[in-house]
Amino acid sequence: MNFETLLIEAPAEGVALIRLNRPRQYNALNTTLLGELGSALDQFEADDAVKVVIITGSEKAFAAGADIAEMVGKSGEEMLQMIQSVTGWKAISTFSKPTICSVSGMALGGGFELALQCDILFAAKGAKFALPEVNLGVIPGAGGTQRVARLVGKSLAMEMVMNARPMLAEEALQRGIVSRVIDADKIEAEAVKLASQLAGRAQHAVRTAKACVNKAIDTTLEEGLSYEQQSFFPLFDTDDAKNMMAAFLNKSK
Ligand code: CO8
Repeated sequence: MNFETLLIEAPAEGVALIRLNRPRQYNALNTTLLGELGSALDQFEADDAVKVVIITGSEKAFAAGADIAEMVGKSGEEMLQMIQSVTGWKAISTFSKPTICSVSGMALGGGFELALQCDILFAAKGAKFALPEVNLGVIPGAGGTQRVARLVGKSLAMEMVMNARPMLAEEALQRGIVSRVIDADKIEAEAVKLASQLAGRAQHAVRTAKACVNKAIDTTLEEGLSYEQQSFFPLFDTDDAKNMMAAFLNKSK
């Protein structure tokens, strides 16, 4: 896969790594990048050899948000058409395999919103998260208002969205936005290690677990519990479940 704004790597068996690569613009998400992200994710979705995807940027920036140079002067209608023409946002929100986002440096605006759409977030020490769209006279438009409010609660979300209040890695850990804070020189290796563990697991179970946890965030407890029940029983029909339970009882691997 050859892209202009992404580097694709295969750091371990079953693991694909997407590196956002517009270094001179702090990996700002332009339409080329978002289109390429959509293509890469679509290809990984269809590729059985890929079990887990890591999305990362550089040590300085995960991504500084949507590309302001592309948005300036656009009408709302033109902006809508531009966003609809790229596949990246839809592809990340519907991707069925686990995604790990490894954030070093800045994750601002749409960059933070992209990270929030991944399943597991790691932050490097000193990483900074913010939704600065209000400084440009707009608001987050890729889920930031909804996902941040669900994660941090109303009062802090209001400060972040209405007043661009930034949050550093350690606070993001406290608030449950990221699951680990790791030294910058070790974060990628840790992401690959976790991805390899997930890639080695029963894939039906892992993907169903992902869908269920995402449902918990999207819906009421009642609907979520019902979704979990619907998802639970079919797993007993998979070879993995049959073999793994029998292996446990036989004390074999
Ligand atoms: N878009 C375009 N170019 C950018 C962006 C950006 N978001 N961020 C940085 N750049 C460019 C700068 O223009 C500059 O380019 P050049 O060298 O050609 O002048 C280069 O990157 C370096 O930037 P700075 O000189 O400003 O470097 P600093 O180290 O001083 O500052 C910052 C770095 C803090 C990242 C600063 O550039 C900044 O504040 N950037 C803007 C951050 C921002 O406001 N992000 C939010 C954008 S809006 C958004 O994300 C909405 C998402 C909606 C998604 C909708 C989907 C449905």
